[in-house]
Amino acid sequence: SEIEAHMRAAFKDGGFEVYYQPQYSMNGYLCGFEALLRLRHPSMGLIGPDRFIPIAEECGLIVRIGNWVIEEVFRQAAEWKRQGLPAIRIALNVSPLQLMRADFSVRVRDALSAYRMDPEMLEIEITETTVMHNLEEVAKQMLDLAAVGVRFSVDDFGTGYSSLRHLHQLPITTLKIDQSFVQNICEDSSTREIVQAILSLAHSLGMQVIAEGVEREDQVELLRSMNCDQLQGFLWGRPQPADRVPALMSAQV
Ligand code: G
Ligand code: G
Ligand code: MN
Ligand code: NA
Repeated sequence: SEIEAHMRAAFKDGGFEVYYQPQYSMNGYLCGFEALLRLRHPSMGLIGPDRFIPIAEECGLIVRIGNWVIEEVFRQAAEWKRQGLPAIRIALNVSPLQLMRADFSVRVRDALSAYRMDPEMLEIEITETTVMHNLEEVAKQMLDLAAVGVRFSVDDFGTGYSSLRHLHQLPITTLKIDQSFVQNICEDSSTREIVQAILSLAHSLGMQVIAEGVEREDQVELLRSMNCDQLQGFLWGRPQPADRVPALMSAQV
């Protein structure tokens, strides 16, 4: 396809770009960033991952792209450290096709050493479906990385089919409440009940909760009253290019 050709070219001409969206405590302290990939297209402009990741998964480019993202994000984190910025947690999205590979954890550990990155500053976002379909291999990769301090979060939580019994066997530190819940939380009482149940469950298992897609102040207030731990959303910060990150970090210290 045309997008596939652009992805292949992007490895050579620098067409992939990583954006960073800030994540905050409920009181507004910066806690980390989620790395979000984009593809630059000569006529379409920046294309979002929803458009090209599924194609990359189908044509097999996803592993190469995922490896590029790991290198690029760790290189960038090392550069920020060199500039004297405070170390901060970075969350990476990984495809099930990456996590299922027997060399995934070794690759991540090698990159952590190569860029002298503290494993505790890395969070890997997985989706519920990943976990369900390949539990054994995925668990092996995750446990290997968790042993050195890497954190794991479950993305889009509440929209998949996770069996809690399975999730509980994995080294998961954080649940990310899907933005579809956050959007309705002020208006719809059953949505609010679901979110409250997720929060209670997560906290009783010693996990943290991040609310995604927070766009309004009344959502912040409600989530704060419900004891949510962190939030991410357009209200406090859109995904932005790497060169905007230092200003966000120094505003906090
Ligand atoms: O940035 P945006 O909200 O358009 O991202 C849409 C989806 O694309 C997100 O749910 C995210 O999980 C996924 N995504 C973003 N960056 C990456 C990436 O580097 N690798 C993979 N596999 N998925 C990504
Ligand atoms: O799929 P995943 O949850 O990993 O990706 C997050 C996606 O949600 C990104 O594409 C990001 O651009 C988008 N996003 C982040 N914050 C908001 C928000 O407040 N509102 C909306 N509509 N989208 C958001
Ligand atoms: Mn995500
Ligand atoms: Na999400």
